[in-house]
Amino acid sequence: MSRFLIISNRLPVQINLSEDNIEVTPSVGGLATGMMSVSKSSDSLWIGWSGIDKEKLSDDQRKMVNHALKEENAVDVHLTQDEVELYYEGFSNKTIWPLFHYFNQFVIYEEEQWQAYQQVNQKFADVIAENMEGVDKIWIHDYHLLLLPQMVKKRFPDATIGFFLHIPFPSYELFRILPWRNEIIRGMLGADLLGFHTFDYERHFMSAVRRLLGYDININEINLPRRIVKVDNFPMGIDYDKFHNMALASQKRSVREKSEVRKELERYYLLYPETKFILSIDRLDYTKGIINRLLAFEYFLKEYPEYRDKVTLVLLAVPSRIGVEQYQQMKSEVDETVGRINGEFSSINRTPIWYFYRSMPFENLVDLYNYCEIALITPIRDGMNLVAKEYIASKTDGRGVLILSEMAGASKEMSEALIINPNNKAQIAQAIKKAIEMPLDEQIERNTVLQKRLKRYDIEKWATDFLSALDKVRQNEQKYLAKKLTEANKNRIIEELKESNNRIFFLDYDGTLTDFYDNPQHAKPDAELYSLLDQIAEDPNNRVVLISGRDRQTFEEWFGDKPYTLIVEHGVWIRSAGSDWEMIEQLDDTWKEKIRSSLEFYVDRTPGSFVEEKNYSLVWHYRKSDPELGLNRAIELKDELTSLVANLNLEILEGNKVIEIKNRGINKGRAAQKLLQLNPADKIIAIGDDWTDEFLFSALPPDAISIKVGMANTLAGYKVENYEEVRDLLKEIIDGEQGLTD
Ligand code: GDG
Repeated sequence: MSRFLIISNRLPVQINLSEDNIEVTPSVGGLATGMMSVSKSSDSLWIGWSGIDKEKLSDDQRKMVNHALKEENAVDVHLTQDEVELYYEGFSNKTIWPLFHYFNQFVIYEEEQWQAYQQVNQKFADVIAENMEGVDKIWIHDYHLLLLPQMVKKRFPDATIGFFLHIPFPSYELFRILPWRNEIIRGMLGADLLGFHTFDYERHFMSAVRRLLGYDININEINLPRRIVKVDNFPMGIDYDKFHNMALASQKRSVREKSEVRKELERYYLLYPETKFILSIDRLDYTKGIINRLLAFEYFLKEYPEYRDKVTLVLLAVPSRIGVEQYQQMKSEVDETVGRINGEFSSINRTPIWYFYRSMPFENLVDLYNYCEIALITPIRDGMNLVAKEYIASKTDGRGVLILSEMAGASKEMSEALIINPNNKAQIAQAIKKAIEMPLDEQIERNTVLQKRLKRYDIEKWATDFLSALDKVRQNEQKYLAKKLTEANKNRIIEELKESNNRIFFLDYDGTLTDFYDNPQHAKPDAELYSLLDQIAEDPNNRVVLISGRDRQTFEEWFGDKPYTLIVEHGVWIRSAGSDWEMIEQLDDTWKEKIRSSLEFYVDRTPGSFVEEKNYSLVWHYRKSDPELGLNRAIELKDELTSLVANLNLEILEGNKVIEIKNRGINKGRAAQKLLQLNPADKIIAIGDDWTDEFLFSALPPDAISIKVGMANTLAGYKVENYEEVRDLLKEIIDGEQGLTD
């Protein structure tokens, strides 16, 4: 049976240690719940750090922990105290966390912490390796393990790896600051599928990949030299029914069964029926905007004194990362600010802020969600923010108003909330006023839409969507592997070629026989390539046809004295060995003047780009330009030219970082067919990398051998990875043919 591994920094279990007893209980977190539903349908194992220092345990205790973890299908990655400090509190929470949340002022760059981060990621890879038997899928979670996908891929190239980032991925301008930015991106690219909460994080990641590593990106696929990595957004949901049903159950409880929190809220409400409770819940983290929230609340009390006696802010700050300095400082700042506001605005009977610095049992949390009329959630940055979703799910009668920061990923799906900028005190204060005054039917109307959405896209749907996307990536990989040129296929091709005495080789040039260069003139053939082509052409049973989008002059210069047939400009011109250039079809080039000025306008606005003029086409090259600007301009240019090219009977060919405008209907396939009509061959082999080579593949008879260079979809029968593999194949063909003649 196939197994499925879930990897996260912390295991989803709570371990309570006492002298002679160890209690391991599943944790109630969203991720754990979400995974529960998917793990039920497969044999899954969760790998992570248990949070306890096993070195401090006796042998018996250690055995008990291991046994208990086994019962929960969990395996512990043991971390030493030093590793916790350097990898967890250090690199994860003092470098990645602040940087990815745009708190650049808090980021520290410590080589020692970076080393520990690598080591611990490696430790995780080792534990994964020990548990790989029968595993077909691995899902890695979050910013503590950014290097892990690549480490696992290296050891298990056939494993299907998914990675999900629970925090934002920052804009490239920020990410580039990190000294180890390339290593981090490479680490992540070890995954086959990368998931983010929102499209913005996804596009920031893509931008970093494009700019730092220069890989080509095709909508949401990254073309690595050997693999395709799929990137997508999967906004994480919550266990909607769990919150909703718990809230319903809580309302039905008798007075005796009610939680203390609920009793207290109800008691207060009886005394002060006009009171509106404003709820604020987060881990005590600087990203959550707790200080801003308090200042905005203070501003509200000052600005709208008529509401002073009618609101209470319930502030629940859950202790978090207490070992990290900024968190300790923040705790003091929150304490002081709460004290100041309460000092200024309290009366004998009323305190404006009820402040709790602790975590609460799940039931109490839901009581707070269910009871409080308003939720004030104002993070400065937040990957998603599940509290906002949980609040809405717990509003059983549809009443309640959510005020939500536009900086939380959740705001992208919750536009029915009152969306605010967390740095705008006045706007937050107005939103509080609006929330207090909002008519009930409007509250219900907004919440009904939100609830419907949250119920539909819940945590289970999120997890299954991610996993089915991962399965799809795997299927695509298999499709690729199915076409991959294996040794057996190669031998068959060589045998087939041997059997013929009239063979034709259609070979594209750039990307097929050589690499790509920023300056196309640098792709000049080297000695090895000349020698290969010469050896093939030497055999009187072979005809070498170089078929390219290049211009006549360049090919003339490079191959003028060679016994090859040359087809250039995508099939406009042909030159057989020893003959003059001929046009394959009569064409007109008077249209060029009408197009040239548009292209020149784009050259002026896109540094690094240039126009190449061929006899019957004009080409705008942007390989040397900023990759994103180039891509945007290419889209604009195509748009601008659309009607012009239709009127002039031209077409736009989009190649690898080029836009080419040429006469309609001229392509490599048509040129190859014309050549074959005049010079029939009984064995055809065609190799190309670009989508313009697809015309060639589609025009050839079914028994032709066609080979695509690269990962993209193709009509060709086989795929190879790169031009080097093409050269190796040509060498083997030559050796095979010599075997025949010997
Ligand atoms: C990270 C990202 C992203 C809170 N207090 C108590 C309590 N909680 C539970 C909530 C909620 C969870 O903790 C907090 O989740 P958030 O999403 O709000 O924030 P982070 O912890 O920062 O999580 C975040 C998330 O990952 C998922 O991808 O949304 O952006 O930063 O579920 O209910 N639970 C209990 N008592 C408490 O006092 N029982």
